[in-house]
This record gives sequence, C-alpha cells and structure tokens, in this order.
Amino acid sequence: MQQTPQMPGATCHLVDMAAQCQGGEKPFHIVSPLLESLSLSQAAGIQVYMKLENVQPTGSFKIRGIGHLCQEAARKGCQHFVCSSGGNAGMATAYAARKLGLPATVVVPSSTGPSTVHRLEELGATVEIYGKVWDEANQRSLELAQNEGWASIHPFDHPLVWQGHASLVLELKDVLDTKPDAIVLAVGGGGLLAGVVAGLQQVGWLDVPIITAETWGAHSFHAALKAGHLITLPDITSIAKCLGAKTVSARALQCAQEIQIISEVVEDAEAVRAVEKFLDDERMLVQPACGAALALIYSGRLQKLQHEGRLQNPLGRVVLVVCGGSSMTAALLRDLKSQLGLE
Ligand code: PLV
Repeated sequence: MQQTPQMPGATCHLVDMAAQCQGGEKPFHIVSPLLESLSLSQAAGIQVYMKLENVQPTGSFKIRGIGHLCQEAARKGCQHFVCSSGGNAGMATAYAARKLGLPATVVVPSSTGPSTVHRLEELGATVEIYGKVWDEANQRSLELAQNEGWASIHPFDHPLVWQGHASLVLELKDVLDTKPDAIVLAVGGGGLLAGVVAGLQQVGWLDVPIITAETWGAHSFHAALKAGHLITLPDITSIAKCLGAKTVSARALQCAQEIQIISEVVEDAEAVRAVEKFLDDERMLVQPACGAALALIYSGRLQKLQHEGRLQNPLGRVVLVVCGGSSMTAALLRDLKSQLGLE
C-alpha cells in the first residue's frame, strides 16, 4: 500500500489528512463541513458549531469507520461483507462494498422501516430482515459471518470502526483555532463515542468533555454509566431505532474512565420536536437519533449542566455532531409526530 507523504508545514491539507488517517488508502468519507449555527447558538446561549455528518455519502458519520473497516477487510482478501444494522451502518457497508466491487448482506430488525430496506437494496445490498431489535439481527449476522470468505462488519464495536470515526476530530483540529469546550453527540452502541474519544486522544484534546445524548427506551449507555457496568435493557422502546442497542460496547463504558463524559437522556417527543425545529432553523431533515443530540441544545440542558457546576470550564463554544438523516422523509416525520401525539 502506498503511503501518503507528509505535507510540509504545520497544517496539512484536509484531503491528504483524511487519506493519512486512513493509512494511505483514499477513504470513502468526505471532510464534512463545520458551520456555526446562529439558531442553535441562540437556543443554547453559547456558540454552537455543527459538524455536518448528515452530508456524508449515505447520510451519516458511519461511512468513516465502516468504510475503513471494509477497506481493511477487503485488503485482507474478504469476499463478502455482512453487517447487522438499524440502517445507517448497513448503508455505509453497502456503499463501501459497491466501491470495492464486493457483495454485501445487511441484516436489519423488523423495526427498520421499508424505505430504509429499499435504499439498502438500491445500493446493491442483499437485505435480510431478522428479529425485532438490532441485537437479534446481530446474532443472525454473526452466524452468516461463519461462511467462508465472509467478513463481519460490526456497526459500532470494532477498533477499526473507532479509528475511522476518529477522523472527525482530526478535521476539527484542522479548522478550529482553539479546542471546543465540549462535543455533543448521540450514543447508540457507542462507536461514535469511542471514535471521538480516540480522536481527542490523538490530537491531545484530553480535557474536552463529551456530552452524550440518548432517548429513554434506548438508554443503554446511561444505564451502564450509572451502574458502573454494562446493562442490557429488556427491550428497545424508543422510536430512535438507530440508537437501539440493548447493550453498549464495553469500550464505550471504558471511555468514561479516560475522558469526562456527561450522559443525558431525552424523551422521544423532545427528539422529534428537535428534528422539526432543526428542519425549520437549518433546513436539514435529520433522524430522531440525531434529534436526541439536538434536543440537548434546544432544551437548554447545556446551560443547566453549566449552572449545576458539572463542567470544569465554562462553555463558550461547543461542537454538535449532526450524525445523520438518511432514513428520514417528511411523511415519516409526520407519522412520528402523530404516533407521539404531537399536535
Ligand atoms: N446506528 C447504527 C446502530 O443501530 C446503525 O446500524 O446504523 N446516529 C445515527 C444516525 C446512527 O445511525 C447511529 C447508529 C448512531 C447515531 C449511534 O452510533 P453508535 O452506535 O456508534 O453509538 C442500532
């Protein structure tokens, strides 16, 4: 494999930087925009920057880590990818597989909507619907991964996935003059969290706290942090199915030993209202998983944390990871609102 040469000077060019962090091979993700949001800043009473992962190929941050894992698996000679997913990890796998000229099977639970299944098929994946929640689909994908030449592409629990996601922080480091006072992100199985922690460690931003968002009924990280050990939720009852891992990865819990993590949980209704408000404010339609993180800003939780003295430094500027919106449509937003009895 060819190594990308080191760029001269203190700041390296972003595209080359993205290539370098993937070990020299051109990654499938883009260097995503980082924009200040006036409406979010107004709502939060602090400067809010949006890291727009919703504009990545396939519509979420997942392509960073999953793309990297697929590239590495292909390099080692794998013939077929299999991924269990609530949607986005599957789409990233299907996209990477297509780029690499390999077939992909995506196992989704029945809670994954038909439009997501359709999109996966459009991307060329074979879709198998198995079980009610992601954890059951994952069991099936592990079985399929026993096939000769098949590689299991885990949606969140793999070091190469974290390494790929870490590129998000390297990009922040490249464009921000000073480190942010906090990073706000959603947690499902904890892959994004583990990747951002890896990135913070790589750039030496060890004192940047992370504020995590989940919805009640998909709050496996919050439960684990509170208990001090992994907790398996009895079921996923939240509508944010993309946050729906009944147990987070062990690495996610371990991250809390290495960096300050404050875990917050919102109601489904808050997440869906935040999706709608964000659409009006920023004209971008995201999914409830992302709405959970947005809800922390809109509900004034960040200021509350500050007033409660839970943050070491006052918040001046935060980065919010706008994690994805691939499976959203106007009709789905209307459905979710009526399901939750909103207007
Ligand atoms: N979604 C996974 C797991 O689902 C998937 O298969 O796509 N925001 C969005 C838009 C997501 O799609 C996900 C994960 C997350 C946040 C949470 O990321 P994680 O799992 O790395 O914490 C069951």
